[in-house]
Amino acid sequence: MKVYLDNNATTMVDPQVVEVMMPYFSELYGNPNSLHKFGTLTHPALAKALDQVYKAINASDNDDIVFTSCATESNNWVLKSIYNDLIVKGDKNHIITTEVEHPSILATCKALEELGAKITYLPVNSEGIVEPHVVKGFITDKTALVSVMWASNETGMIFPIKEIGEICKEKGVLFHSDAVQAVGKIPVDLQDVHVDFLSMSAHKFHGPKGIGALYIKDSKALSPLMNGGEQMGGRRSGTLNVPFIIGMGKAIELATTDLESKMASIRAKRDRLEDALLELSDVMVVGKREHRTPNTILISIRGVEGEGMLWDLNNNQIGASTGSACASEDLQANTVMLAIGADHELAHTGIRLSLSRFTTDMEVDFAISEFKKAVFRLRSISSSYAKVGPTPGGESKECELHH
Ligand code: C6P
Repeated sequence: MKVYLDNNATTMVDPQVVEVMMPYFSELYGNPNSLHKFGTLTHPALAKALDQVYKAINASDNDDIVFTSCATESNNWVLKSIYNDLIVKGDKNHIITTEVEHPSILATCKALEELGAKITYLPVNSEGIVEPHVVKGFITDKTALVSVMWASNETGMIFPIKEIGEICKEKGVLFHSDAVQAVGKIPVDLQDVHVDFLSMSAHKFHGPKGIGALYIKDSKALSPLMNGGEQMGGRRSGTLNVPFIIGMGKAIELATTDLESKMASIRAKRDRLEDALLELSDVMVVGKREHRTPNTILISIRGVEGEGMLWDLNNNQIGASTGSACASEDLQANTVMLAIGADHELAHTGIRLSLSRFTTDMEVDFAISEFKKAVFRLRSISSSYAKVGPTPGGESKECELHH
């Protein structure tokens, strides 16, 4: 059996998504900007895909949704264009974000900092989220943008986006949320929550890789990142990726239809997996499960290096990760765990397990048994664990880390 538990890194493309994409590779392959029929024949499916995205996040007709190549592009676009529009050309100088954002936010902020922008990286609490009053305390009349993720790719923790959105609205500051790990997993209702810009990515909800979008409330001005032709109303130049846009539309529709029941089913499997792993001694899960997306567990196992654990799991046909896929090659401690207050030793033991609607009960059973075997095996050869042994009581918990 093969078990894929790395759905926060990417997901399998739903076969129904593949099916709607197929004709647009070699039958209806025209450029939508061409005036002939080859081009215009793509228009109905493109319009449908756009509608599917609007509906899934409850965007209004006044809002804009612009397709991009991925969420990394959407995140870069917002940060760099706000920097240009309001800092270089305006009278602001400050952007607020958090210490635990995805590298596409953090590395972009570092680059803007080198250009002279003032960036505040907000600290997180012991569950790994930013509290609204902390955001409020850092907003000044020079703040151009607040950028806070909707849900963490590492821990699954859901941020108080509604409250932060209200604060930004009240203070007249633009608000961006990287909602890559929220869209298709938990309700995202943009009539209920005030967000000016929102990034998403199709491959996190069983759509294809290489297609994402940026939602722009009230179609507000934002200078383009990609200059060129006048595609997408001049907001994002480049020939439209027709099959991928159509795939994204179908994928978001499938993911958000009967979302509550999909969430309940994934949550039941995640909780069963988590309960079984918490039977091990000296393990800890970051964040209370009711505060997390229903599919995610970040578990640390005292005495077991994350990479060793991955190796063992991989040898037994289980795909997991030590955290964000794009930061997993450098054998660093998990930065989110460090931000939460874990010591270096603990931050090296984090394993992220992320399920999807395709994860089966049999796969969960198999993962539980292989995971436990790997922990016993690795602990038996761990010199550090052998020296200290299980901590007295050795109790395991799903908890907050204490600073
Ligand atoms: N996170 C992970 O293993 P792209 O691939 O560019 O569409 O999405 C980037 C991205 C942005 N924000 C968040 C919160 C994300 O989780 C990701 C992708 C993967 O956690 C790959 S690094």
